[in-house]
Amino acid sequence: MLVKKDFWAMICRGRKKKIVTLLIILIFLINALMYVSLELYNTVKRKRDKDIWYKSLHFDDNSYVDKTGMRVVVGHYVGGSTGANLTDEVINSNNYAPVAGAGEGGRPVQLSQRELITARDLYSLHSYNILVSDKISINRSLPDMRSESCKNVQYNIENLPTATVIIVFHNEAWSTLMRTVMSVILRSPEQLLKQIILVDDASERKYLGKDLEDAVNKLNKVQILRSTDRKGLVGARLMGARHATGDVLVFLDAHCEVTDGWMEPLLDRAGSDDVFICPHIDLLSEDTLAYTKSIDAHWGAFSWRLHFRWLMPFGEVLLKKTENPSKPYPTPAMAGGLFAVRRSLFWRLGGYDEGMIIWGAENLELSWRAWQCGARVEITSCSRVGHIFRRHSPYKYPGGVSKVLNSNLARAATVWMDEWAEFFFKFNPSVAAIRDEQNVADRVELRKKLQCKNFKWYLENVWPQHFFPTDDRWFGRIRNDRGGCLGVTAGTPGLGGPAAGIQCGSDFEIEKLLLYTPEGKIMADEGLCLQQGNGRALWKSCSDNPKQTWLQKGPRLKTKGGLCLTLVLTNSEDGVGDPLTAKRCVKDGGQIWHFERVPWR
Ligand code: UD2
Ligand code: MN
Repeated sequence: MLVKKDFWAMICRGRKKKIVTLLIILIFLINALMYVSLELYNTVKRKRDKDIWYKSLHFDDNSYVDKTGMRVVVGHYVGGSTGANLTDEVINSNNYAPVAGAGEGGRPVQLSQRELITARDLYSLHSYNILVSDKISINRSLPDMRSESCKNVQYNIENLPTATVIIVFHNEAWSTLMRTVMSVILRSPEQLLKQIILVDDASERKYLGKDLEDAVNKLNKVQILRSTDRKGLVGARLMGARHATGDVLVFLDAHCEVTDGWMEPLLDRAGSDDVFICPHIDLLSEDTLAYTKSIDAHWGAFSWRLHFRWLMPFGEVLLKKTENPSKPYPTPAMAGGLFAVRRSLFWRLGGYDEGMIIWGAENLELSWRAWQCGARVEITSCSRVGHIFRRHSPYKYPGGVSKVLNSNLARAATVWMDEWAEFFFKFNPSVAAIRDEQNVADRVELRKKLQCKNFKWYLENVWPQHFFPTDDRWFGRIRNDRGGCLGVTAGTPGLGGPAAGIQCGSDFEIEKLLLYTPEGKIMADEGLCLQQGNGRALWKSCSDNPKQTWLQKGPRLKTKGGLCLTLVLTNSEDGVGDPLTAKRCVKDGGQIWHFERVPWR
């Protein structure tokens, strides 16, 4: 005590005393300031987490639309594993046990380390996180992703047609299926919802039997139809459609969640009797079931191998869409699972091709048929529905996945694609091999009866930005005089990337071939165009960008600014793997290109 007193007495004299006091005050002030800012930060963070957490979210790894809105797959499957190590008891049990608050507002659900292990073991059952799904209430709340302009549209409900919602499923999880159903019941105007038809496509899971029946019986307007043999989604949807009494058929996959105001824009447009109208599909994360907004301007199309792709529309379509964000806009193709159509139109245009089995290609067939036979396919961004996009298909494909897919693709191409069917078959021998096994006489007859337009008309008018060969587009290989060829390096993502010389390949290697358009665009599959950028040549999504123009001047390819496309030898003798640049034109030095035409049909 004495020591302490002496110490203070020593330093607290005169000027020194003042300085120490000041110092103490300063330290106090700094502390107070830190405390206040921390509190402020926490309040803001809490508020953001509560209200608008999703607006700050970007696309996660599971997104089906990548950062530029380009083509990530809705699934062209390479088969799925069937969860071989799981016991019958596990496979057949329903473990739905909602935890208060979990997933509310469309928020992600995080699991503990231990739960993560179980979730991983169960993953193959559904190809999404079933543990998470079982924790989320089937009545959970969701964010409203509509734009202000959409929220402001007034619909006169009295004048809208009624709807039958058709949900087909095969071995779906209880919680996702019921959440799909409940979201429809909770968020559709009572007077517009005529019925919900669940079509069970020969599911084997016990909980989808009587338990489901009992649950559904407690709900108004919901009924189950059962198919004893596995029909596939086309057969199941047709079964549902035949039992429908609503004016409009609304199809949904069995792992969707619809959001506020989803139904009115669909019915408003479907009422007009010449359109298949799709909602804007948002993302339900396969891992956390978080509801995430997907990119605004996207439309559906397909690659040279007829894989469905989301692309960015450009030019006039994008302009119109931007000017009028609440207006439905046309799309060359629909993803397939989520759409509304007047019942009369659905049947008038021939329902579905019943020869299509299990999964795949029915979405393209329906899109081509709609457009070519006088109707339209559109998307309305005012109707928002979340869907779990999966990387793998969880169920079995009787006969094998490629056989199933190929035969469906062969049917669709044969009936609707004319010369472009030849293009498709030529480069897809495994599909061509089973082409003749398909009996499509009735579908060809339908096309005649409906006096449908041809595929050329479709490409030119519905998808003018397409990247398929045509009579006025050159198709083939572009070879550099140093040996290598111009082409997309395998593994280049949909977004594109730096261009390099590639091995030239043979006439039948579709991935090595290119288009050269009369406007000077060099196009590859997947809608990639060669673009000049900072001295390099890059593969980028085709757009209106003038940097995608390459003019053929003698044996050279020149940008609008007069630079020459150059294969720069750095590592190799022939330029394979070496960079492509846009450089000042010189006499020699990798700037000479030979066009080798390859017949495309
Ligand atoms: C997309 C479509 C899907 C369908 C498919 C192409 C979206 C969001 N989804 O793939 O609807 O058009 O492309 O064929 O646009 N099902 C059966 N029986 C079967 C197989 C599937 O009932 O034999 C059900 C399944 O339970 C699901 C629906 O059909 O409810 C669609 O199947 P998916 O979810 O595996 O297809 P998806 O979303 O990958
Ligand atoms: Mn689906």
